[in-house]
Amino acid sequence: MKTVVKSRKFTASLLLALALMLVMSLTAMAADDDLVYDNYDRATLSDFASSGANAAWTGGDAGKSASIDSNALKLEFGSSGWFGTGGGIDASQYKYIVIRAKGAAGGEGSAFDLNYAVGDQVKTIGKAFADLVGPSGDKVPAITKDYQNIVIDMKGNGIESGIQAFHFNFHDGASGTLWIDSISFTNNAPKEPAKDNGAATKTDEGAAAPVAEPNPKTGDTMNTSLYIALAAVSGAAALFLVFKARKANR
Ligand SMILES: [Ca+2]
Repeated sequence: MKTVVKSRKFTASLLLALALMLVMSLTAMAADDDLVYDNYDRATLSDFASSGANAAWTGGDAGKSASIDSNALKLEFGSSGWFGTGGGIDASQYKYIVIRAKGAAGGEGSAFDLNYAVGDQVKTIGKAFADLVGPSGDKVPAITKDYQNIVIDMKGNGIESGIQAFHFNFHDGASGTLWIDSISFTNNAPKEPAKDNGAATKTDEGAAAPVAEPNPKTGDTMNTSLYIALAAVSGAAALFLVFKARKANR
């Protein structure tokens, strides 16, 4: 009888360990969730806490014309200058930056450079926002009068994964108004038309739902629910065996 209990206890421990491993693998998959840097869903630019922003500061000499407008960052630029926003984030697990933006006239992407900082060091990408490349390797879609998700490939643009701040550097003589509805990091690139597809539906490429894209790590969007189900089943089995073993011990 004792050996039976022992072997049951061993099985229970084994199952518990298995359940723990599954929970740990789920935690490791956390980078499949987007990291929202700032959604600007608040009344004032400095009130980061109310929107749970991962950004912690804003500033720059173009910052005087920065404000919150309908849950978006509104940047009115009339000359050269910069607007910056930074925070203690870890973007090392992410491939893409998603900026949901629109402009008053459209085409504002040629009026500024998107630069960034790693720690205190400002890094320049060396090209206008409009010339950055997306996941397909093609240029990102132009900023239009309607909101769209503009997906920027970090590696493709030489953006280091230690990025902790964004800098919008406006060009000399450029003027206009830009709205940023949100800035986030993701590994799920929205579907883009094939490279040889010409200009067809080009402006729509950022609008596809990220959830439709297969998990880049596993190639299967169902894997997360499968892991959860397996963890639940083995966890329940472990509890049952522990209960049975205790009962047998009495
Ligand atoms: Ca927003």
